[in-house]
Amino acid sequence: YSSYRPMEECDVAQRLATYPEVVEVLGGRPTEWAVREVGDGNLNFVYIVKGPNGSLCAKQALPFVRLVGESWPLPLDRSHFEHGALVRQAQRSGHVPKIVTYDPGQALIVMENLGRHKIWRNALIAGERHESAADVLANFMAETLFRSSDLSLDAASRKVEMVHFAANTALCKITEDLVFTDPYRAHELNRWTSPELDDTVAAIRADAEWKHAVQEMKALFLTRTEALLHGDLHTGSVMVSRTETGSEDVRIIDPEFAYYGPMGFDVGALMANLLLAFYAQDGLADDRSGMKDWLLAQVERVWSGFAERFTELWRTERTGDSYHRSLFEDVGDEEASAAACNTYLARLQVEAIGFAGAKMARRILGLAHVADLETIEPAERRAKQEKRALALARMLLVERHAIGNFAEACERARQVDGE
Ligand code: SR1
Ligand code: MG
Repeated sequence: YSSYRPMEECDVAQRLATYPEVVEVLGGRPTEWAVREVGDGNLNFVYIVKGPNGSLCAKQALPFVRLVGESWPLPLDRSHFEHGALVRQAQRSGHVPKIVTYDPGQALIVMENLGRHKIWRNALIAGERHESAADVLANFMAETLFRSSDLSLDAASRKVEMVHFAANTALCKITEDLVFTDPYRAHELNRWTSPELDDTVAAIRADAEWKHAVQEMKALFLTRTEALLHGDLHTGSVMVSRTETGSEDVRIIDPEFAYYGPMGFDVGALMANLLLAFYAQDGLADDRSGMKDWLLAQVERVWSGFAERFTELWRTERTGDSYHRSLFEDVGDEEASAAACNTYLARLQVEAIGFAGAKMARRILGLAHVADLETIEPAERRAKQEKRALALARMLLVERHAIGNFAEACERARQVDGE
């Protein structure tokens, strides 16, 4: 990174003009390009650049965490991992932004601008329903997780892939601390925005069962190198659009947290954010009962779509070294193969439920919150919904084995909502 220089809004056009691929898409001269900073994430600055012929999105990693500032340094190589993940996700599933150019020395990825799209979280806050999102995400997760695992790759290739992403330690450390550890202890980065939660927070820190369960999930996160994860698959990492004729497009963005970890982590992250959106609805508007039902239906739809696509891949694309076909299909034992797939999915589902609980709680007790809940005013109204979300988070963690499946998790979500 010896030549690395962070861009600023005033020099973005001039800097991007050095890439012929960028000039070709935007057209005209850099002095004609309009630049706007649009990043709403916690880590980076993101610029939309518009020229006479087209527009692009430029994302450059900074040597620090945007949300906190220069006091929290963060390596530039997260751009290398994001690029590596985007390339693999495009091959294995699609539904990611197209890369126009990548400059590793500048930690810069220039991508297509998804100008018609909006962040899915914002659509959910507005009460909008994109019917294809659950199916696209279910397929995306099944395809990216299955095809990066030992179920698809031979053992040596999977290990080489794992090593490629193993160095993304700084971003993993953010998850290890912010999701699994800090919310359960006194830490300067924790915050909760409803003073009514003070007693709840104290009770959680004294809750041995909760802390035990979340540490079991952390141990899994640290040790199960099962598949290449997106690593931060919340509803803010999904973009959705709908044309006037009703045709939808769904894209998955921002895989800078990519690394080899447990498949259930990505599934749980997405479910957690749908469940947080479910609890936020009553704080956001007066009658959102239809939206609430729809959100829980999406949780079930994501799981059933995921299990269906995963099972199809198990049957048709299991070319890897684990659950080797020579022990199953090649000797005519289709039944044993189907049973093994069901057992695999059952274990994965329990893990995803546990991760969903962990991911819900961190968004209320830790550093990084979600707009779904944060926009609820006044604080007492917000606290009521946050307490419900926390009650479900505990159940999902501590009772994940008894809950067992996302249909039951949704049933529990409804029960907690009615209390
Ligand atoms: C300091 S980064 C906080 C959070 O933002 C990202 O989106 C990840 O979720 C991370 O945990
Ligand atoms: Mg992000």
